[in-house]
Amino acid sequence: MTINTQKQVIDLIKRSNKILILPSAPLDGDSLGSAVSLYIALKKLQKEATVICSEPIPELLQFLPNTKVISNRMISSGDFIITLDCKKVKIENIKSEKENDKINIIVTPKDGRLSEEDVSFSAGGIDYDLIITVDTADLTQLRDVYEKNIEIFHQVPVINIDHHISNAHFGKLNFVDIMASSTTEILLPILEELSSEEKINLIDEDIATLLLAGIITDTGSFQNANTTPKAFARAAQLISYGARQQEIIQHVYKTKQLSQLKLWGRVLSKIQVDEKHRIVWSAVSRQDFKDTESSDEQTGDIIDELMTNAPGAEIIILLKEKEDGAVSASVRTTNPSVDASKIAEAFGGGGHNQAAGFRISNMSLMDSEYKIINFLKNFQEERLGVIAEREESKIIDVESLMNQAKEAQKAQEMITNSVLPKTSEEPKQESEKPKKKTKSEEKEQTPKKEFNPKAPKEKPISGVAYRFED
Ligand SMILES: [Mn+2]
Repeated sequence: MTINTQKQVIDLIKRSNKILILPSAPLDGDSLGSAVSLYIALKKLQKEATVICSEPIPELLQFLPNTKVISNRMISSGDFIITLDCKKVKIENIKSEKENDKINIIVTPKDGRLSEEDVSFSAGGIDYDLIITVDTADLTQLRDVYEKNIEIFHQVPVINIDHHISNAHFGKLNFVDIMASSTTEILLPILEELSSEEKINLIDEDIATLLLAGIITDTGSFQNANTTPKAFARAAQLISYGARQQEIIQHVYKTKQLSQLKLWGRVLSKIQVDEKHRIVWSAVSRQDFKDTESSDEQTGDIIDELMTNAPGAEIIILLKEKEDGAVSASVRTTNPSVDASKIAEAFGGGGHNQAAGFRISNMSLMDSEYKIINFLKNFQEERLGVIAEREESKIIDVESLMNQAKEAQKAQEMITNSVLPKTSEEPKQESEKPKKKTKSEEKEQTPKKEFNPKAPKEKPISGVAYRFED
């Protein structure tokens, strides 16, 4: 199925000429790496390519090659564009005035003069013949690009390349591999195949670096549970293509600004732990960002920091008060049987089995926190309640097993020694269940002539009781 889908994806790309690449917002190493690497590759194939994301490029990722190709606004087909060539002139201010039926656009140069030759006009609306979404589980994750241009998604075929378990399969072609560590991991074989079919070396050092950045950031530098053998293999392949691994590590993991360290301190000091429900969480308010002079994106891998600092926790959650007043939540689970995407979906979000996220609008940080934690407590009570019940039944099983074993042992001793037990405990048990030594039990025991009294005792030790008590 995958090979077939890959072939269809490649064929459709080869047939298309004006391609719109859309990464999910906000941009992360994987969505940005996927979009920009695909852009460079398509350009090499002489295609007209555009990358649009309605949210800015995080400062942390600006070291990656060619990030400037990402524009933040879709030129819709009704737009009329007035372009001013500012090569020779620095602009101080731009304003527009409506005067009866006319609009004046007033451009004030800082120095020099502008003339008619510097002005050009064009009609907007590049007619795309293909849209490729990358690292996007749902079209709404494209934010404004989708919401303000919904019609284009009905008119133009969409290839959906992604690895989220919650992917909505909204594309004409859906190349969704939930086993992939990142979208860039899926892109690598596509670009390799395109290279060989088109007889052009597409994967240069920049593309390799962008693809590797996706794998490194989505696996938390090969530490998260999604780090598969394939992720390692593809990463190794990319390094052999010339990916600058050290550059990625240096920028993403080893560079911390003072403001970021302050913010981390703040978040870590606000950690809350619910041991009973195995939940660990922290919340960052606008005030925290202000006090530490830090920005939203600097919360980056705090969630991973929370995880390593929270032994025993099953659910780790970080809440952030966004500039627009909404609350965003990142969810991680330390145990694959706790589905993070299910938790996120309950709040209209999505993600992976052990890493997911969602947003709550029109609710304060405190109220959101209260609501979310209550939900998680119930969620955990249901889960852990079931486990507790199972545990109980297992313990009972083990106990009865031990009793049976003890009785069997005693029966065996009586048979082999042909004497009655001497200790005070044993006769008591004998008298309690004098008729328990049935024939069938004796039959079971008799073939084992060299009965080892240790054997029945070992059973519970290696059995379920200990495993469940962990
Ligand atoms: Mn991803």
